[in-house]
Amino acid sequence: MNAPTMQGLNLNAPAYVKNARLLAWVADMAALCKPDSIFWCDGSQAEYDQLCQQLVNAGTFKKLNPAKRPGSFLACSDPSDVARVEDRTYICSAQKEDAGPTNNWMNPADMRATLQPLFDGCMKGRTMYVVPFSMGPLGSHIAHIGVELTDSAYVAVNQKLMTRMGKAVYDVLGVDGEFVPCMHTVGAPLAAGEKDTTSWPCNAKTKYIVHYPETREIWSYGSGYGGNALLGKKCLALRIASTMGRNQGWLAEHMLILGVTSPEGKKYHVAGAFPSACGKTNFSMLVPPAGFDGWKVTTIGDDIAWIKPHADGKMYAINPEAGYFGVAPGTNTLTNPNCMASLDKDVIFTNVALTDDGDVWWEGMEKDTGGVPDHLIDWQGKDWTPAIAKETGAKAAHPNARFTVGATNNPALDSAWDDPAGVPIDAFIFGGRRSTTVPLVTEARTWMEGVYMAATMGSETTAAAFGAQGVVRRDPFAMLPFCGYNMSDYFQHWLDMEHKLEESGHTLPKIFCVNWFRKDEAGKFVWPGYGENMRVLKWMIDRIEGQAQGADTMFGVAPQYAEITWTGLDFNEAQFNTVTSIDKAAWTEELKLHTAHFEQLAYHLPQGLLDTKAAIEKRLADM
Ligand code: SAT
Ligand code: MN
Repeated sequence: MNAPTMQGLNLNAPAYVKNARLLAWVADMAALCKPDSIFWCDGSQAEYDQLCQQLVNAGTFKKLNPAKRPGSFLACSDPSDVARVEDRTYICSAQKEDAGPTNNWMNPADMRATLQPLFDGCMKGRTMYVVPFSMGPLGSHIAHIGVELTDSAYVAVNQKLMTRMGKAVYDVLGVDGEFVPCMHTVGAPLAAGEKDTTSWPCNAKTKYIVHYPETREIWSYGSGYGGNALLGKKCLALRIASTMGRNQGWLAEHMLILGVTSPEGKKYHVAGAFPSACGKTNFSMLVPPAGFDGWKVTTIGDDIAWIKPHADGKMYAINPEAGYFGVAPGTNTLTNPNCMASLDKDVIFTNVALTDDGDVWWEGMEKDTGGVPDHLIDWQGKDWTPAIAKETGAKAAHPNARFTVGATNNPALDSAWDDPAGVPIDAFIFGGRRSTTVPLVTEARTWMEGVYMAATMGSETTAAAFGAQGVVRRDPFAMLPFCGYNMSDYFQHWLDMEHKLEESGHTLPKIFCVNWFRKDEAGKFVWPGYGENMRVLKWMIDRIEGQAQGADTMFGVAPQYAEITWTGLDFNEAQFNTVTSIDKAAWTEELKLHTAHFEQLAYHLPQGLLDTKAAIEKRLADM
């Protein structure tokens, strides 16, 4: 025993936990939250199995048919707790300006005073799990450690799949190593002797997702779902890490990372930013289509990239995560065969439907199975039949239903995915979901133009966050809900990177802007997307190699029809024009929106972005 007893509660820390600050913090938090007991997670398989069984006993998990889906479980959340809550998410920097106009802000003292009574006794009747995790390969110079205290066993087992979680973290942490303290509670304390009346305890009335960037702390109250509760993900790896990156000269980005190898064996690495639920997982596991024999795409990460400039003049990226928390609906063997293969075993599903033979189902799977099942139990535990769906519009799976699965399940996993050195990035891709205006792909002529493209990205909103769907909002760098500081300072940080890298005299990664989602007049997607995106990726590589000339447009360099490899796809020049054309009237309106966006971000907005806008406006007027 190496820590004192707190208010009658024995800390019971294992002897291998030697970090003084950690022990003191756990003691303080136990005194505040007043759990019945403390459980120190070691990350072992036996522990995972034990906690999963405990979740089955509590009714939170349903064990799926082991003949169909070995080692897998289904959890269904409270209907009030199904996505990130952006309006309850706060960046509590000392100065309001440092959170910027795109974040909710409260001064740290007021927020602490608000949270104190909520956390006081919040874990009564429950266990406090101590979950140590590394974001990034253990011991990598790009990695960071977090420790989450949570009263949710669901969170603990998800963290085992999503992060490098367990005992080995304490070796890296040592006696005085740094970690980000992550406090989490579902906000549903139980009175003495009281039992849960729900299998998904949460607080339907009160939720807070709070970040203190200066002291690097995370406090999350009231939700058990996704990014609200798995605090290593958006909270640590993006909001807190983006502020660390700003101070330390690196980048924490909402980006997938993939490797692409040519038939000649030359390998490239691409990092791509897309908003939540816009196909990052699909793109990162892309299967090259017909006509691309010998090409291979491999996954390093599907959601988050930490990127550091290196002394050799290149930018190296790691995936801080160790698993995927991906959107299930729409996923099938046609849209993402590698993902479907990843989901064969050892998966935690949340808010999908249950089949009569104990397997899972979601909208989009009918394309695999050749039809919709006659009967399901939907994500809310109700009977679901095609007739009911037709009558009520009820979805079998929630549109933001998710799977949690370890990266090692992915047949397309890159051999360097766990390399502590990271992989060198050759290109950045920025893409929103836009049914009009933004062309299929253009390449920025300069770093500044690329930052402009990313800074003005717009996207139609998706089910990944609570709120209206399909509305266009500006989502700079796909970081709108994830940037832990003032957005305009973040733009400046990106601009500064150019000079940092130039000093070491190397070629900067190219920057491309893409849009897979343009629709025709009938409202149908024109670009086939998914594996066919390889055709765009190949053009990017040709640009890197200086083998495609492209054509200058007012918004970067676009491919000419003949520069895309069309083998195996019937896509004529007229269709190509539908996805690449630049509509002068639409762009005139678009640029007005850029103006409004920049007005909102006026504080510290880099002048270079305004100059770039003026240049674009001039080119548009000349069209
Ligand atoms: O719920 S998460 O934030 O983890 C998923 C997402 O929005 O991308
Ligand atoms: Mn994401």
